[in-house]
Amino acid sequence: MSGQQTGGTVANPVIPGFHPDPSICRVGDDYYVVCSSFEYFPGIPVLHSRDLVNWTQIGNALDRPSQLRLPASTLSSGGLYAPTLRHHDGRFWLIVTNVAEGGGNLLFSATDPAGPWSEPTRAPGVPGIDPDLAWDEDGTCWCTVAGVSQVRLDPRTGETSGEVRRLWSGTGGVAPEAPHLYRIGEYWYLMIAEGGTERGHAVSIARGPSPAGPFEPCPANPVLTHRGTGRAVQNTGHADLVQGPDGSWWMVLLGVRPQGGTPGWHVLGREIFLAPVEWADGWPVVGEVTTELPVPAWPLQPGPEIPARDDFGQVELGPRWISLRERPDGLCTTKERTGWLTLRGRGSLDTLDAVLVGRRQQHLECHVRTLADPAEGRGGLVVRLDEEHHYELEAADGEVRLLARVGPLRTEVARRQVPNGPVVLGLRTGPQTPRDARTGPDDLSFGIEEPDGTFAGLGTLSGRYLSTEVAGGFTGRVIGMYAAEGTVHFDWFDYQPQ
Ligand code: 6LW
Repeated sequence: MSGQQTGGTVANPVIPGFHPDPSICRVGDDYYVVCSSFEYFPGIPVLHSRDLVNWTQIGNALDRPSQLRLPASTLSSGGLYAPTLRHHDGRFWLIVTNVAEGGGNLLFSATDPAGPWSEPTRAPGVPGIDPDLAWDEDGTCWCTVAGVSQVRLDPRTGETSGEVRRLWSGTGGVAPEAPHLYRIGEYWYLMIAEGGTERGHAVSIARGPSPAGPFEPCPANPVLTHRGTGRAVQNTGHADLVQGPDGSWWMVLLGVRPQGGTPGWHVLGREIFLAPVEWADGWPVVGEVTTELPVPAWPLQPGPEIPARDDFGQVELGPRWISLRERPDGLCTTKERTGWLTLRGRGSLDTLDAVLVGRRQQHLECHVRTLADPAEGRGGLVVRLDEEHHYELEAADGEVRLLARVGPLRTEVARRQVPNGPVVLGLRTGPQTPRDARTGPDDLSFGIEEPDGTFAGLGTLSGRYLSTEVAGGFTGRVIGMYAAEGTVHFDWFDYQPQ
């Protein structure tokens, strides 16, 4: 997925684009990461690596409606938060909070992390979000949640037992959360995030003689924060620990890459970075989180190359494709017109009924094209942050319109006549120039492709309005295809990092 090697370095984030709240698990030579997916279906991406640098998405843990119901009332940044992935007694265990109506804490298990994952087991006694799972020597499973508190949990039944105990809430920062508990050497370590998931984000740690404490805080807390610095990677926190193939220690964590002038806007959501960890006096010492890492001491093992263009020739959509809340066959199918993706609209992108199939924007500079046939409907190409922040090229009735929704404002930016029939809709993203204090993070240029392959621009819009600093929330940009009304077919979708 990434892991591009330039000279003596590899690119960090190792998993770019909207992949927040990473949790990592190693089994033998294999590494698996899961992350939050909020209002999107399928939920909880599962990625695999053998070198911690090159990652390939192998599935989504919650990929059946029986596992994940996001009611129509689920707003953007609702839904699935902060999973933990662990391996115990030959099974993978996943625990996650669904903050949507009727949700709660849910447990899943699998023998193969690529799936199938089990049906959900509810754990109503788990007292908060960001649940962690840890097993002690006698096989007791401890579930630790934001706050930070802890309860005993039977992961097979979801039943909790004993009292809910307060453990340790960090150094006084807001939102002590994202706890993970580990047995390393003679201690149990309780690592948490605090300071909130914005610029103040930090990682702190404590240790004790048992998984239930008592916990003694690290004198050097926070062990990681980029608050108050001018570093390229900001908001660093929500971390998990793992050992590299050579036994060295590493942290996976979330960070963002603000772009442009003041105050800086990040447009790809919270991404997954890797940082080296050393140990001193039984405490972790975390290296700076940078956008390039020295090539690791072990061989790199790139995963399969994923083609830039999806021709929709497969009966099932690949795991990178996500939709809003649900994806019933009646609204989204590759079975109706062979080699095409067919979407059936039931409302505009402003509504909670929007029908789309998209992928995470993973590169600050990319070119995206799709061939849309709007003969029986209205739809096209969208860049979406949430219901109130999206730009789209909409094709219908021999016309393509560039539409922008920013907060309460909706406007048609441009329109152009096109011959009836299929049309190639295009988007190019890149840095905004000239640069000064108010320069936005990027520009999004929309256009159509002429029969001779030239790009005919319809308009360029500032990317700042599709940034988290403007829109709010926990997600990142998704680029995809949608239908607002009637039936729209898509022959292919091509995403080229620049
Ligand atoms: C998640 C919390 C956090 O529950 O953001 O950065 C919240 N950390 O741990 C939503 O992703």
